[in-house]
Amino acid sequence: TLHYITILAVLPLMNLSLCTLSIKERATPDYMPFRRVIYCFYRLEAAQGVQTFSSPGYPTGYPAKSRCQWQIRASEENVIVLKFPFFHIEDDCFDDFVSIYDSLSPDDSQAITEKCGQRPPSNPLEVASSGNIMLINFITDTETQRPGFEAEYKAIPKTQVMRCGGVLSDKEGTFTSPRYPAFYPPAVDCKWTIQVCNTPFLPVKFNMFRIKEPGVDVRKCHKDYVEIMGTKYCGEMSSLAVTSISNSLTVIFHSDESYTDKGFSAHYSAYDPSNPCPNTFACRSGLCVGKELKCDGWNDCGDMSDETQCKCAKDQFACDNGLCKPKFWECDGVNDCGDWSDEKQCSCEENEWRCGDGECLPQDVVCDSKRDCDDGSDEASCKSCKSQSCALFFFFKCKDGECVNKVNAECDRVNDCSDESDEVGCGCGTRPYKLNRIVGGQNAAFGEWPWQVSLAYQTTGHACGASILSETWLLSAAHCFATFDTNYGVPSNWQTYSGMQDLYKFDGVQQRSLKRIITHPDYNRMTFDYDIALLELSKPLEFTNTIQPICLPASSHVFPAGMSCWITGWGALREGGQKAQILQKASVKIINDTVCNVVTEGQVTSRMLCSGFLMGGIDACQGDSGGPLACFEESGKWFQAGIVSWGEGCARRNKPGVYTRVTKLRDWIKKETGI
Ligand code: 4AZ
Repeated sequence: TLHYITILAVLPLMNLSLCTLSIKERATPDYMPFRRVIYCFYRLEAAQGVQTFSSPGYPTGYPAKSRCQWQIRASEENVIVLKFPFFHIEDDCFDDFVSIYDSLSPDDSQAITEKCGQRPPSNPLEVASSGNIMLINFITDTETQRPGFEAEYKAIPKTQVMRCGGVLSDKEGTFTSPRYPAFYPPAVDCKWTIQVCNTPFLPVKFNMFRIKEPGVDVRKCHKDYVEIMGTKYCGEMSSLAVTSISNSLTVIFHSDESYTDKGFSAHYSAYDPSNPCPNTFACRSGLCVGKELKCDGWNDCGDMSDETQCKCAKDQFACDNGLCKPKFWECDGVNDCGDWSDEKQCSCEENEWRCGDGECLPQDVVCDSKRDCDDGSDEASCKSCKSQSCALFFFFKCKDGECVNKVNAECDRVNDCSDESDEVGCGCGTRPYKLNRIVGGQNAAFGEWPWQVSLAYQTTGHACGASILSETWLLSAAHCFATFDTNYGVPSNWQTYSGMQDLYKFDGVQQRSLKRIITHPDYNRMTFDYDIALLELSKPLEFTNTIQPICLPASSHVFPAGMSCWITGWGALREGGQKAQILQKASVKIINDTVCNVVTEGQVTSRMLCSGFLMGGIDACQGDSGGPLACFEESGKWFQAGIVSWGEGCARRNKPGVYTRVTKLRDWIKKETGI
């Protein structure tokens, strides 16, 4: 069943000029029999004056399942400039996106950019073509009502857009990529020669540097780049500074035919020995750092000289050693000052009890068989006692219904339940293999993390991590499977590798295909809430010294803030970087929930927990998802506290990793697997 609704004239192949539009509507019988896809197509001619177009239904809201195209042409000596004064579509580019091409066909090798989400009017998206043609595609999938976009386009002389580079001889100056802060055009080359008299050094600082392109290794920068003194720079950098030890310097900028970005803005200033850091702070080491970085709690100079002799601000904690740290780091279980002073004064009044989240309550709340602290810590450390009531959250519930008031009673090698059910199913969490990136981690030894699994998608190889729960069940993250592309949810498209250390070595490795993928029914693709999946193997694993299950914590299990746990995976070794070949491990600390909520700006739910370091530097990254956050209990076993889920970038300051909280979903795991 195919029918067309034609609005205005049709047929894109006819040589039609301004604003010719055809909308086709047709059924898509493959996966949504009753959903129609709306197609629209426009041909526009750019002139010197600004003209506009907008997404269908703007500003009320664009329809789901639409495929719209705008082809823009200009006369030969011109290029096309396109600006979006208003842009608000779905946040997830998997669902809805705008892609812009430096050609008339949607050819990836000539893509200028692809965008989704919302942009503030202060930072509108603005791009330029390298020639006299441009194509805009708008693809939508979701039903969510978003206004769409408004676009302005015009033709400008090619010579004006491509103008860049030159000789700079003033004592100081600023230069930028072409059309900055708009996106630079594709296929442009610029060269700046800075030559200043009477200066021994010539420092150049990039205040903004964004030359990001999909599929580019920032160590190679084989596509768009800035080149200074023989080194190519690309990607996104918050602080790039280069100093020439002469009075001249050449800066080259190159953009290829595909994908452009905001580019850069750079400032140079001739070196004055009497004022080596004009308008910045002079570190003892000779480095200049932004004045605002002085006394901010971070060692920006590298020698701590920006963090000494500080008068702490109101929102800062004064460490005993003279450092200032953000106040919300106080009493979070992490030694931020370096001398523990931020963790020392954490007690309450003498007759009070301090809950794990810092709240002070009267002492008699402790072990009164009532949960007074939000985290249950007032009852968690009580002596083991058998209780008649099972109302308490942290009580371990035995199989026969008896409750044990003991923290983390399960699998601790002590029989606490009279039916001994707390020690049943505990053949987990041990590392029998006797041995003689994660960002900021180290290579793991063979057999060191026997529950770690690599999940490989079709022919593209390792995509996510998982952990072994039993011979037939693995635990992973829902977002590895529930994506825009339904193929990721098909079990036969995946292979699992257990007992692996090196992604290219298969000795001792057991490969299994998947029989079933169960993602949590409440998994939310926007918020990553309930990011958990259970994978049933098509054939049981045979446990060996290097293939073992990890223990699942009871829903009452407490992993206190400050506890050190381990993350493992073959994910990217740094943000935007390549995945690891050898399994990486890193130790991270459980972060207090209040702090977690502050640093994620309220984006965590009770199904999530934060772990890592607010200082940054050590974290899970892309490709580690689905892997375990494993914690060693003194009783001698490893328990899985979390599943690698999300985070803002990787290993950034104040942006710890966010994990699915396994205890919260323990009952769901039991319901689905019987484990
Ligand atoms: C990811 O993209 C991802 N830094 C996983 C973990 C983190 C960030 C991203 C945490 O799979």
